[in-house]
Amino acid sequence: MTGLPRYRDLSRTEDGAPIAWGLWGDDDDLGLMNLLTPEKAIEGARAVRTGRVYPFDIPLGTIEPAFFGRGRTEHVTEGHLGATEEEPSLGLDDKLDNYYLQSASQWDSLGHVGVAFDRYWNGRTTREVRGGRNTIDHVAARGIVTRGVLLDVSARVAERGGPGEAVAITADDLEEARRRAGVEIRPGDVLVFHTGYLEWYVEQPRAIREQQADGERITATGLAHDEAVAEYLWDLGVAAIASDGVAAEVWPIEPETSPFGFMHQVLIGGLGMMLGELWRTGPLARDCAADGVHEFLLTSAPLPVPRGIGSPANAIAVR
Ligand code: UVW
Repeated sequence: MTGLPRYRDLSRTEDGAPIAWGLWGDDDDLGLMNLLTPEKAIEGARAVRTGRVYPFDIPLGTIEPAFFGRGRTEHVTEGHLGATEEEPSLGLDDKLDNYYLQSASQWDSLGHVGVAFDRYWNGRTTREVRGGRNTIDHVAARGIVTRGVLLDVSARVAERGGPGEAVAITADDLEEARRRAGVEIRPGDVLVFHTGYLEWYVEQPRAIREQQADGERITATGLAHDEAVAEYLWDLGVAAIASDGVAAEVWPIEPETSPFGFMHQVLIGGLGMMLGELWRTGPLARDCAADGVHEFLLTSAPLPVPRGIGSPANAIAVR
């Protein structure tokens, strides 16, 4: 029991997308993040057994060139209190130039993609999102502390062609990984799935990384473009999902079969589910496999950027 309506009982848009709008009131900006209660923080803390810590964020600049036309971030160190650049100084400052908030391990907030044109989570318009509805600062104000569950689908992906191909991860794949792990997924958990994409990506030569960065040419593993995935995730009651994949879902997308051809529309815009992308999941997945425990404390502190659409994940697993 998730305390939520079953997926099959949700309302639909005219083009068939499920919508959970209004479930937490017309004023809501958080969607499924509302499932993060103090009890979930305690449940997450109870999952800590070894004290081993796994940061999920990759170094800025790992993704180069940046995906989907995003720019290159430059880190600049400057002398502090009037000191000139390059000279020895008493202190230093620094800044990020051209920093795209979704350029490395990141969250897509509920302001990222709508269920349809100009229809974002809870019925908001583009203008309302630009004005600060559904944006990441609402989540940052609460913080993310809950139980995380790791599912490893990397072997299935490898069998079907590998993470740099358009290998669709189905609901059956997720359920098979869950059964193999012997772990229960509970309402309010963050479901983290390991595909092998990021570890594959960092090994690739420049030409392949350029192909991956090109929205017209990219092929990458991720969730299947089908309703069974949305139903599976919703009926589990997860608060959010995250993976090491480039965009959570398989790429290329299939806009001609919208809304399910672009799962961002369904998951973010319709169901209010934030997506974590490009999270470093490999070391955690291997440690979970080694001792057979697939639950952990998950913490994440999105940047409190007013009207922010995405954010670095700033996420950590403690097992
Ligand atoms: C797109 O929505 C295209 O990308 P991402 O979810 O990676 O931000």
